[in-house]
Amino acid sequence: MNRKILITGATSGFGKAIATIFAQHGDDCIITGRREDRLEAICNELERKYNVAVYSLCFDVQNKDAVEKAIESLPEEWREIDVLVNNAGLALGRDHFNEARMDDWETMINTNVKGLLYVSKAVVPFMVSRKKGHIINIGSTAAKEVYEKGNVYCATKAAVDSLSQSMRIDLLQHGIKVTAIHPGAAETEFSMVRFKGDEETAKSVYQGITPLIAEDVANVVFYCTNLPDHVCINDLVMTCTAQANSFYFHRK
Ligand code: NDP
Ligand code: 8X3
Repeated sequence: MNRKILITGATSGFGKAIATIFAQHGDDCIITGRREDRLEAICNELERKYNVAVYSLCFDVQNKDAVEKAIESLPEEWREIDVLVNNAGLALGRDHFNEARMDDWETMINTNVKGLLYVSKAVVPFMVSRKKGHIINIGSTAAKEVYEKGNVYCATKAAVDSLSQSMRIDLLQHGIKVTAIHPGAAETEFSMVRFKGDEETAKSVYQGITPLIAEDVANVVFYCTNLPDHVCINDLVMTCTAQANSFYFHRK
């Protein structure tokens, strides 16, 4: 389709699947993340398989200067970004409030909230000047219902939910769509990151259910970007069939 799509956190999970589905449909992608080796491999793979152009930017979304520098470094022809997918994010730890680590909280706030703001602030001017664009923010069911030991992760995703609403209002006059997508449990590297490499605990999250996979989320993101110009999906919660919300799972 030859649009330009910027996806943060494209080195694994949702972000990688999102870059792939857009590339499969002929869209050029800007992929970002901290792991340069992965960015390079994904860049080469997508260009070779789908004959699209892929540009990679390696930076940490927590670092405001690095974000600004990276976006400023985009060549003119890459600045006409049609879709920004704010996907980079993480949970760190699952502990009661009194036991959780302050540095985990800070990393989640800096990544999931401040990172999203830094990237959006850098990209939005391109969209404002073209009077069009679509921002997709990846929230979570954790934004909708808080669960035990979810404390700051849930709060960061509630912030994504809230920011999506205010971005939609403030950017309305510029013709920019804002969609928040809130997935439930999905098997990616998410739980390995959250539980800091504890494979057994990470696997237990998905025990007895068929969880979402990254491609399920990518399909929905792609769908939302292919509606007529006058149609915008504002807020969308998606779970696997065995999950009703943050609390209720039917495990076999
Ligand atoms: P993954 O761990 O598989 O992917 C996370 C991505 O975010 C990676 O590409 C990682 O890249 C990037 N990232 C993390 N921190 C930073 C940082 N500081 N700077 C730049 N990039 C960063 O997890 P998912 O694909 O599952 O998660 C993607 C998003 O979806 C997150 O926002 C998560 O909160 C959300 N989500 C996940 C759900 C799930 O159950 N999996 C459900 C609901 C929402 P790198 O390490 O290379 O920097
Ligand atoms: C990830 C889903 O349930 O771990 O956002 O919060 S959950």
